[in-house]
Amino acid sequence: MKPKSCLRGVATATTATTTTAALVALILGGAATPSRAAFTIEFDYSYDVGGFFTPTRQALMNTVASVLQARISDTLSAISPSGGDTWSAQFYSPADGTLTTVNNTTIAADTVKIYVGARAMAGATLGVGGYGGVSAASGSGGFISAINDRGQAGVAGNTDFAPWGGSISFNSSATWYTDTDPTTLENFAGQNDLYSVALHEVGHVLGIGTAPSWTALANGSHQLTGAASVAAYGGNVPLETDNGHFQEGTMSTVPGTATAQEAALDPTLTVGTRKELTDLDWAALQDIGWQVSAVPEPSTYALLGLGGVAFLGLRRRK
Ligand SMILES: [Ca+2]
Ligand SMILES: [Ca+2]
Ligand SMILES: [Zn+2]
Repeated sequence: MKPKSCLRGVATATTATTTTAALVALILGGAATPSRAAFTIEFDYSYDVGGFFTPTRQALMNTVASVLQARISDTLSAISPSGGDTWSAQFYSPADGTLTTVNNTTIAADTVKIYVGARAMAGATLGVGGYGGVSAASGSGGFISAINDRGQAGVAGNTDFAPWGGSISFNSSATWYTDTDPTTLENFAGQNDLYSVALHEVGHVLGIGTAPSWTALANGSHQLTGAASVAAYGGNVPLETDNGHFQEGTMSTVPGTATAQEAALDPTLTVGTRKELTDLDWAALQDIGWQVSAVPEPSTYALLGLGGVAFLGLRRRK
């Protein structure tokens, strides 16, 4: 399995840019699109031993999932252990970072399971995330195949990526901003945006900076050469020297707009600011094998966004 990747917080006194409510509503709203395949990100809090994930924070994670679910449409085989079909999932525990094994967990069709939690981390690290591995598996050919590639033919040749899931841990010692309504951007100076960090770490679980299909697209000059990414960026995309992130400061645009924003999957997040997944982040997901749909029409987005807001309104602060 792949080592985890992390996101560092930076204290640069950058003023938070204003994002229009309409734009963010668009991103949220896509979650309600009814005609899509049911790609689902399922968060498992059983390793959240410290109780970091309050109901409010879990609601925020569901919003983060909805952002990805709105545009990813891969169909993934279920992993359904039973009788002689057995397997062991392996991942870094969110609770303490140790390699952990879970036997015979069931992964539903079209679903990626992510174990999430928090622990005290050194320095400026805000979070770590990566996809999980498999430490043992036996049984029928169909069962083994589902574990290996979830029914995605390109996985074996490193042109696709389809893990069972993975794990994410957040720094419990950091000062967090938990937005009860990510469709609005308010002042949260001095706090780190949980929404932004969660998007970043889910990006790692889905393979950005981590997957074999990502590594296959990195050249010897530490540039990403995937066709969609090159088109979005206007050339080969500079990476950090470990190929684990876009190079610090790599710029792209907020989907559906001309608004410039640093890529979500560069290595840092400035305190007091938010980052959405940019066109480049989405292009990278497409390049490593996810079926990424185009940005929905603005009118559709806005309508659906209203539904998203109403849904969030049911949640209450702790
Ligand atoms: Ca807000
Ligand atoms: Ca795929
Ligand atoms: Zn990272």
